[in-house]
Amino acid sequence: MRIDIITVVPDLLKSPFEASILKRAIEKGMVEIHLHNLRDYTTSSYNQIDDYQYGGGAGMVMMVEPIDKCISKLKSERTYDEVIYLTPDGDVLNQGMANSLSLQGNMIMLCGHYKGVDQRVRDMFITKEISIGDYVLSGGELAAAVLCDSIIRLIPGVLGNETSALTDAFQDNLLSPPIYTRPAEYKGHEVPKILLSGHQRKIDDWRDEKALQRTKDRRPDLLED
Ligand code: 6GU
Repeated sequence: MRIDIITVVPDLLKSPFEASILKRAIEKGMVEIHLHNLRDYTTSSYNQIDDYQYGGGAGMVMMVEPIDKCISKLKSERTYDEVIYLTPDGDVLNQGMANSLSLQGNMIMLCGHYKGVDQRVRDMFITKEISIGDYVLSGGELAAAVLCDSIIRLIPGVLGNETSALTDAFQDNLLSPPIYTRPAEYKGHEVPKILLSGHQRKIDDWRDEKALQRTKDRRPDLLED
């Protein structure tokens, strides 16, 4: 998988890929991340990437031409399965979307800024619009990092057995059950006896029950469909 991220703040996207699981996935050659500074694709002499809105109104709009130049150059070099625009008015990311995107080949991610992009960018190039939740970030970069993390950890071989994605929260539309490690008792707080019993079927039943209870208590919406 190759992910090309178009941004006006490439610095914001450096560190997420320089540590831990994402770094290892890149080093193992399972994913390539390429950052593109939109300012490298301007035509005007003072590197303009945004302009005033037609019709008036506060806030600048990202211009179509630099984005066209960047996306068109990338597309002339290889094929892409998705061109994703990160925007608060996109479809809200969930585990199902991450699962299906983890099966894709190459992707472009465009990070929005200011008021967003000229509608013609969306009409001409974008295949998916994704938000990471109902709150506003100052730009799409952190959302792109979240999206990349959610996708890359699902690529087969990226996670070892000890952190298998198969038992993640949300994988069956359920939250995770409570988990414990040593010691068995800490300041009077004990690990549930069942987990120390060695009786695997009963342990699995207990976990299923706790996961369901936690989901009913905290996220009943997940159980609706
Ligand atoms: Cl993708 N972008 C911005 N700017 N804010 C967001 C977001 C994206 N998702 C949630 N809030």
